Amino acid sequence: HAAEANRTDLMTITRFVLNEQSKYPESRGDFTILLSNIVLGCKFVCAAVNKAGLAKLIGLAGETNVQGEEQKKLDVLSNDVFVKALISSGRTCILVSEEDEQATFVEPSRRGRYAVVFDPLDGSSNIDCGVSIGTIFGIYMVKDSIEPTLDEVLQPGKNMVAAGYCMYGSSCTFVLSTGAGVNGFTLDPSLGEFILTHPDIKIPKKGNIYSVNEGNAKNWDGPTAKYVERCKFPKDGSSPKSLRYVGSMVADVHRTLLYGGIFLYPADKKSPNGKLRVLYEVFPMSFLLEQAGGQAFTGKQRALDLVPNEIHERSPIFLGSYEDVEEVKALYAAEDKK
Ligand code: P6P
Repeated sequence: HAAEANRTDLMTITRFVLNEQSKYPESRGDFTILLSNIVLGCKFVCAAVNKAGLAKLIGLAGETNVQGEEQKKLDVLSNDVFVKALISSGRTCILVSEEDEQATFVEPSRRGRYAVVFDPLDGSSNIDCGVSIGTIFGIYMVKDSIEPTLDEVLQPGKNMVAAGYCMYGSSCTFVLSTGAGVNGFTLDPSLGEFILTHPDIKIPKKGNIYSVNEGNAKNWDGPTAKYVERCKFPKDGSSPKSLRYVGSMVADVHRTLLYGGIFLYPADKKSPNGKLRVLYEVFPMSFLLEQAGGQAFTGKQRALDLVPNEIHERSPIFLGSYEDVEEVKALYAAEDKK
């Protein structure tokens, strides 16, 4: 009977968020409507990604995006789907997408109280070889939804009201935090619903995996080089950490969140601010890791305290198990004392 009970006790993401929002009497359901449109976008992209190999959606769209990278058709499709879904929700007033150089200001008649920053299809260079990719998003509540300005999104990540990602891999997994912990949902294609499968995710205090692109080693600064050396040749007699690097942030962070360890995209001589984007890669993932009991550090400060000056700004990032990131912070602090 227990199995039977489980089958009928379906906690969908919509029910879950409605339950959470009911704790805030003043909430008018706006957030739930916004989230349901993000979820709709993810379901669409999940279906498109799964079909990509067959529908010949892969391959270049012939355009390049603001990052100067070749834009693949799925990038274009995903961005269009999310922009349309977010605008039609009637709950947003500013959108910032990795694919669009300028922020989108929603026309006044459709404006709502939220600003959404997102990477519609992160890791898209991995599409053609079937490696997991994902959508990453962060949500700010704006102060002035009548005449919003860019300042509403040039806010530190700690001001976000929610953040999450959807990973398109062997299964479609949606991980979300609204500031009260982290929960994971898996898409049941037969229902078309995201079902709660990973309640209250907590990252192990310390892990034995490090995740970095070792190919950049010759350009790392001292503290990063020292930390990675320690992972490989521990001085305290402990066993070396394993290296796991997919090269798709959503996949690397999801594994870190569930198994523990540390994900690093450090600064290097070629890119002094690292590669990952503050608003829609660093902030959402840092928000999730802190909510799961881990932490996120830029090499200089707590990642969520960073105040961005422009919407596509980059930052180095070290995120993961609390104690692993503490070790990185100690190495940077020692460097600063020199
Ligand atoms: P590298 C993918 O292009 C991405 O933006 C992230 O998903 C990923 O973590 C990173 O870049 C990989 O960068 O330089 O190691 O290939």
